[in-house]
Amino acid sequence: MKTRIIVLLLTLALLVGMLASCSNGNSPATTAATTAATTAATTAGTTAATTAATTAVTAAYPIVTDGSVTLDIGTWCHASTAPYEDLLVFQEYEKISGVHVNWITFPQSGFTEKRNIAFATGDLPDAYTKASMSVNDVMKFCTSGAIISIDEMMPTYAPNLNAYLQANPNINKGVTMLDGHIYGTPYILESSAIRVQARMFFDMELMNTVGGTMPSTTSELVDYLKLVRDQDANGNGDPSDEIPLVTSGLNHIFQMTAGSFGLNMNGQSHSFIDMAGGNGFRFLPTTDGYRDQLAFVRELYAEKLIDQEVFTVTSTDALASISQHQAGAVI
Ligand SMILES: [Ca+2]
Repeated sequence: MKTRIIVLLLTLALLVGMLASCSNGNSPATTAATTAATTAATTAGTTAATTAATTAVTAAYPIVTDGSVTLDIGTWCHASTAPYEDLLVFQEYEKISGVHVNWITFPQSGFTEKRNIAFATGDLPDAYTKASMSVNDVMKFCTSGAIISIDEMMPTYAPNLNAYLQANPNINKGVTMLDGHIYGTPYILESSAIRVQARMFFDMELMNTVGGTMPSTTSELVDYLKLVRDQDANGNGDPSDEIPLVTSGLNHIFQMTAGSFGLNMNGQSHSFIDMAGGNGFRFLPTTDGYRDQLAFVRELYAEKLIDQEVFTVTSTDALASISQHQAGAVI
């Protein structure tokens, strides 16, 4: 039992540090949403755990100083993301904590199946992050003993997260499971800017080539996309191989432009409901703004400003368009 707890504490200290670094400077009152059990510790016994049990471990950084602790953490990785071990943020946290993480990553498609097989066979990493666990999953896995609760250890080993949850009782409720325990560290969105789930990026080199300027309205965006559509923007002699706006799904366009039409004013954790205007809940598909947004997206498609294969294109296809300077903008 001792080794299990130590594995968990190391994981928590590392990840709470990440959380704190992301959430400074914003009012708790603006918190949009939380997702329970984003990171959950498992009871897997590993060589690292055995090592940790005999190593001096503290709740402050560095957690260990002799490089003797390695944690296996399972997660999924998007095709556009570099291997986790190559990401600066994780390299820096390894320096700060002294803990090495062995990332066990799978493609997003099929990840849930891999995760379920791991739980079924007991061949588990020390922890999961971004594990797509629903409340039902967490309750099932904690009932079987595969996931252990962390709430009793948080005051000592995750003091920042513990203080935050005490100061924000609604979020505390959101991450507390039906049995009264907490099984994972939450993913908290505080800034209004990052409540927009889909973000648009522009190929500035291509924008300069077509004489465009950074759009600030939806109509200016349409004007810019038409410039890309009508010119040999990438200068390869073919005026028709540009895709003005590349995305791997219409839903990304709806998410990106929701604010322009006064929709999703409390964030996008729920796609079809917000509380704008102080009149309680709105069901967005019944609003004028939603109808205007439908007309806008239809215009993009009808004017060939988005990929005509948008319903089947993959994120890998989208990445290829960007790398070949065929895309005026990408979501
Ligand atoms: Ca071209």
